[in-house]
Amino acid sequence: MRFYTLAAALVAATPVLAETWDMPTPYGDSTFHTQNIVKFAEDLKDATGGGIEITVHSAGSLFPHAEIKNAVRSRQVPLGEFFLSTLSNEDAAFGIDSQPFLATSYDEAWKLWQAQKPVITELLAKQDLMPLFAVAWPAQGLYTEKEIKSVADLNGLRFRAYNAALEEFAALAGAAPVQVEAPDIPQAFTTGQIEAMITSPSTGANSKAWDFVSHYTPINAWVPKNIVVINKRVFDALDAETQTKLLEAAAAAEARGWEMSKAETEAQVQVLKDNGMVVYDPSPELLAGLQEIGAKMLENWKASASPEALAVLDAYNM
Ligand code: PCA
Repeated sequence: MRFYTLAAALVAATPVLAETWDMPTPYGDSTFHTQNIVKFAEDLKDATGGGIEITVHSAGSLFPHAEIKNAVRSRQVPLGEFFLSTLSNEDAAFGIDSQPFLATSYDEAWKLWQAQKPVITELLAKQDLMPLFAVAWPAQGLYTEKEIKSVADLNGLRFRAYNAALEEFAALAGAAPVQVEAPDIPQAFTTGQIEAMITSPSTGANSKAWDFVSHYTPINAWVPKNIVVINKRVFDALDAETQTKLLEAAAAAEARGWEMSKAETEAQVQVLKDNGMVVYDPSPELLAGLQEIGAKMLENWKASASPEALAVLDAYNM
C-alpha cells in the first residue's frame, strides 16, 4: 500500500510527455559554446523534472554544419546550433556580425545583437524557426607562420575561411580563401590545404594552432556569434509552463555564454603563448590596411543589403 502511494506520487510529479531531443552543434566538446550548451541541457532537464532531455551531438556528428538549420526547419531535430553569419546568403542581416571592424568589442557586439535580434527573429519565423539564444566568440585574430607586417604579407597565402565575409576579406587581402569547418582545421593544415587563418583564440587553442603556425596577432576585427534555434511548431506544442522554463534556461545560457566568452579571450591567448606561439600586437600599417578592406566590404554590403539588413545597421548606429 505504501509502495503504491509512493509510486503514484512519483508518477504525478513526472510530466506526462517526457521527451528526448537530439541537438546537433558544429563545434567540438572542448569548445566553450558546446560546454555552455551541455549546461543548458542540464538546466532544462532539472527545470522540467526530466521532462525534456537534450542529447547534444557535437562537432557536426549528427548533421554537417551547413545542414543544421534545415534539419531544424524540417523537424528532423527540434533544435540546433550554428554560426549565425553562415545564413548571410539568405539575408545580409544574418551576416552583419562578420563585417570587419563594425563591432569589435563585447559591448559593441552585444549592441549589434540587440539591433539584429528583432529583425532576424522575423526572418527566421518565416522558416518556422525561433532563436533561443546567441553567444559571441572572442574577437577574431590572425594566425600565420611568420609575423605579418602589412596586408601585402598576406598575398598568396592559402587562407582558411568559414563564411562568405571572411572569404571576401581574404580575397581582398590578396590571399586564397578555402572553406574549412572548425573540426577540420588540423587536417587542413596538415595536408597543406591552408597555411593561415583568422579565428578566435578559442578555436586556435582548441585546434592546437601551434602545431601548424607560430604567430598570432589579435587584430580583433569582428566578434561573430553562434545561435541556437528551435523549430517553432515544436515550441508551440509545449505547454505554457515548459515554454517558460525553456526560455528561462535559454536566457541563462545566453548570459553565461557571453561571460564564458569574455573569460576565454585572455585564457586561450595564454594557452597559445604557453605552447610557444609568438603573440604580437598588429602594426599600425597592418591595421590600417585591414580597416581599408573593411570599409570597402561595408560599402559592398550596404549596396546589396535588404531593407531589413539596413535597418539592423541603422539601429546599431543609433
Ligand atoms: N571559431 C569558429 C567561428 C568563429 C570562431 O572563433 C571557427 O573558426 O569556425
